[in-house]
Amino acid sequence: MTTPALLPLSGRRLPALNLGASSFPHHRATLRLSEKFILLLILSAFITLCFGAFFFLPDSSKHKRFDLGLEDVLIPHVDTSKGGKSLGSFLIHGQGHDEHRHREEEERLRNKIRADHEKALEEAKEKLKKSRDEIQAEIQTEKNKVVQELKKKDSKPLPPVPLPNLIGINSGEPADPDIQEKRNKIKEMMKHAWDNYRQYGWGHNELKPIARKGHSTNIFGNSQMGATIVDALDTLYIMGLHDEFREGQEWIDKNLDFSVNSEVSVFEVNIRFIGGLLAAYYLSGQEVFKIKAVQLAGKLLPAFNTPTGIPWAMVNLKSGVGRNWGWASAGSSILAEFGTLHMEFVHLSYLTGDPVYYNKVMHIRKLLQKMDRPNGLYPNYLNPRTGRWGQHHTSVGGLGDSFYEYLLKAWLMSDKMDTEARKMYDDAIEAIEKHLIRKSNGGLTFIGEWKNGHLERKMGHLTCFAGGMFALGADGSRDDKAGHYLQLGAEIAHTCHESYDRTTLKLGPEAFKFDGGVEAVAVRQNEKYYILRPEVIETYWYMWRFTHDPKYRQWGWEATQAIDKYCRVSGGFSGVKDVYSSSPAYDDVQQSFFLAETLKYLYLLFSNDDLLPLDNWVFNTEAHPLPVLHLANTTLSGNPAYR
Ligand code: DMJ
Repeated sequence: MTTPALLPLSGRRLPALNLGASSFPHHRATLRLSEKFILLLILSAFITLCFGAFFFLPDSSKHKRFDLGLEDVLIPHVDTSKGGKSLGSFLIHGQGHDEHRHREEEERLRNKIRADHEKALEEAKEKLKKSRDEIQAEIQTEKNKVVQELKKKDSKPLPPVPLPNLIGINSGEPADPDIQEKRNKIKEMMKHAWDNYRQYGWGHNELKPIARKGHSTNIFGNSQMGATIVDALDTLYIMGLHDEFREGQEWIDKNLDFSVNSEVSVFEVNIRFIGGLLAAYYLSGQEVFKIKAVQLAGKLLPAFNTPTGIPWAMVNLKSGVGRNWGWASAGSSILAEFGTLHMEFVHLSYLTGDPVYYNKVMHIRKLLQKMDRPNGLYPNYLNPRTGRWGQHHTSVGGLGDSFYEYLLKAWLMSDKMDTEARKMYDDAIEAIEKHLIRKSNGGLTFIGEWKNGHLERKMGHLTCFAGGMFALGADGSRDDKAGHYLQLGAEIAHTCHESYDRTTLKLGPEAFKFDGGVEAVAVRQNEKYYILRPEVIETYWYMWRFTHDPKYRQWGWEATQAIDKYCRVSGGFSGVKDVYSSSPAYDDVQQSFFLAETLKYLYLLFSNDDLLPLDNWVFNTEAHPLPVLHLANTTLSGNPAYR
């Protein structure tokens, strides 16, 4: 990655000092002594001016423009016409007064230092007269003041940016009464999930629908961060559940606080909280969501302080101390975790004008690009201290999945300008097809897992998202293989539907095998559960959008009915422990992604395509829609649209 250029903005330059031939008598061969003296004087004045300019002019590298490597970053233009001087005019008008200003400034500083010293001396004398308790109370008051100031600073409004093309937010009403009815049923399920969370789990991360109380897991740390509220907001919005949306907004405004001593998963917080807040901001235009997203992102940044810049899996929001999961191979970070930050971080840089977020994720990308890949495959584990791969395990399911998804979506989100991401996606998918994708004896296409040179013929529920990804990436694929990738997407959708259809509950297991006569069926007891996951329905929806084959709506409806029949309880929705049992036990967890993803994809499946059209919106891995950053929305001088 190249460093930011130290150039004035918008191609403007400082007016050159005219020291050319016309300034001096050129008809004389030699200069007289007095002329030499004048020349010396002018030269020394010029040098002083240069020094002044060097130290006192603003550093243009800190503003707006930074380098993407291949593309320029989409940092929006801030409208300066409404008050305040533009940077350009400051540069031009300021220089004449530099010397004078410099002297005045020095004098002012000297006086201030003198006054401060005297004041401190007086205060120290006064302090000595006070009791220990009085001094402690004063220290506490000072501390409180600083905290208040910091809070105020944190909630300062951000600079205005032109909003991208936000179309298709309030559309999607189907004309067909049957489809309308199904869509309304899904909306009712959302309301049931939300109302019960509202009643029994409000403010907690998730809900225990049977115990009827709050629930949380270690990914959210030990504090109540209202994960369900943040994750559900955009679904509520597109379903037109505006009262519920407002309740959520109010809670976030008053209670969502990130200055907590809590160790959270960087990946989960990014996809659910930052993704959820950004989507809520774009859909509703409410500033509070943007401000909270930026505050939270600031708390994640210390996770990147590793020898390689590959972030830790977890970070303490208060202390900024990071570490990795104890179970990860050789202290490694996880590909699907550090590789699933790009979309949100690009948007953060876009909205704040601060390149820091963008630079963090581009650094990860550049580092990955340089590394050797066994068989062209990315292993799931990478050590953030040494920069070396851990165990050679590659999967398109858990631990690897959304890394590939974000390569494709980085390209889509950049209005197809980020061709570097597209190339990495194409290369990765080619290697995956060669080494991981096979057809079973019964003709089912599956994606296995590569472990130290051996293919495990097992596919996870998580892997089923890949059907949708292949379809989404078909357009623009290398060698114009769009038909091939759409077909691959359809085959994966079919296999995953089979994994549902071959169970008693018509809900898919967590993992299923293609070994020794067993096809698309879970074998081990601990792989038979269904925890309200979205991936299969996600693929149905993408396939529906690209083909309009009615079977995808039919499969989606089968899943809706099964969820309503077997997962619905009076206190919300719960996962089930065995999809092959006719009377399964509940796991008593209503996952936040059920509201963020599963119900949203179902609702979209029964809506018209003009609701969140895929030309304008890209869904993050938690189904939070983020707008495409069309280049026309930026006024960056290095922007190709301006060249
Ligand atoms: C979600 O949190 C996201 O989709 C993530 O990428 C992995 N899977 C869960 C839901 O299954």
